[in-house]
Amino acid sequence: MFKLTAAIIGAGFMGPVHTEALRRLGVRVKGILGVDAAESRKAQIALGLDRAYSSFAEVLEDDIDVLHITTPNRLHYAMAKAALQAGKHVLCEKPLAMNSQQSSELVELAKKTGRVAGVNYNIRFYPLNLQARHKVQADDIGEIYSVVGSYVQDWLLYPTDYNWRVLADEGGSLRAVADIGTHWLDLVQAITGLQVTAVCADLKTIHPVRLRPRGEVETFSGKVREVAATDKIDIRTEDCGAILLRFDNGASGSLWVSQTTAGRKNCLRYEIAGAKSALSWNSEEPNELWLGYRDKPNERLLRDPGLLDVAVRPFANYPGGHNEGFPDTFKQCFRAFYSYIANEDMNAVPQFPTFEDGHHEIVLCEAILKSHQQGKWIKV
Ligand code: SOE
Repeated sequence: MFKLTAAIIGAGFMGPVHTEALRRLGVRVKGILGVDAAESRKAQIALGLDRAYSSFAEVLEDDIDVLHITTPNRLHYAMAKAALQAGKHVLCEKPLAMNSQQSSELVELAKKTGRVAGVNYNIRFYPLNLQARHKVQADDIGEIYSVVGSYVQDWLLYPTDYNWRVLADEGGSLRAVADIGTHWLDLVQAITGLQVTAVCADLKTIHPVRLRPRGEVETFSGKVREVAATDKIDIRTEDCGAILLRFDNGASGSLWVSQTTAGRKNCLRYEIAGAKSALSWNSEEPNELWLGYRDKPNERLLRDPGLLDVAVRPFANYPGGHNEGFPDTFKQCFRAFYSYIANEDMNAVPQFPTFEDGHHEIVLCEAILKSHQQGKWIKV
């Protein structure tokens, strides 16, 4: 139980996910703000919260400790800034801001205000990803030679698929890279402890024109929604792309991102190969970690608290065979965030992704976009 109170900004895909995870931790979620009074009220009733806020100013005036920002990306910067200035701790959805100037300002502001500021790179918190990090730290993998993988989805496969994320004004000039590619980049850097130092990108917009249904369309909801009328809109953000990577230890890598890969619902894969062994994981089968060896049979580690390192064990709350998944990663990420606030030790090393991490991802995105535009390697 945490004696902290939260409010949720945004009632789309993520707002309810954050709310559920916080409740599982015993954090009181006081209220929610949607796009308008009607959406706030609907979400308040559906989630059984005390308050439906009618404006962002009302949230800031309320007696809450932590603000969760789960709005379209273009609003993150201004909201995070105002929340920090109002003395709230902030947990923001990724990407932290629309550009690195904004995100560096937020990093500085978080330091100045002394508030705790995190970005929701939740995929780090699958227990087997924490175990993978532990194995790298324990030198089980040896010097890392290569880091490759992909993050692919199919919810934007057809030109009739639409959500605010496809609009550069709402989500930023990069889409697939910023929306899902940064999860992969954050994850592999968190696991390996390496930093990406240079990128070479080739991005592609499969559908330069999409048919936008009248009214808002929730993320992932296109497959089951009846569409009455549509408007044609020009798309300037990428559907997919390839990025070559160089890491600070000299390792090489590559990432393929796509939101137009049929059959892959939400599939992040990585393979990390080192001098002693290799690791591979797939988010669609998150309770299994593949361990590759040259001189003995390979292994498949099934998530089981009893088989994880003691430091990782607290992040796996169900016995082996009782699968943990996507919603659990939010719970574990928020647990790390709220524990840090509750411990009141600002000198402790944060176990959650910080605004610095969020800023780093945006710097990477800018290098990726520049590389694509200029058709050459760009140093980060
Ligand atoms: C949509 O692509 C999305 O909801 C991302 O925005 C999330 O970060 C990812 O967890 C799932 O896919």
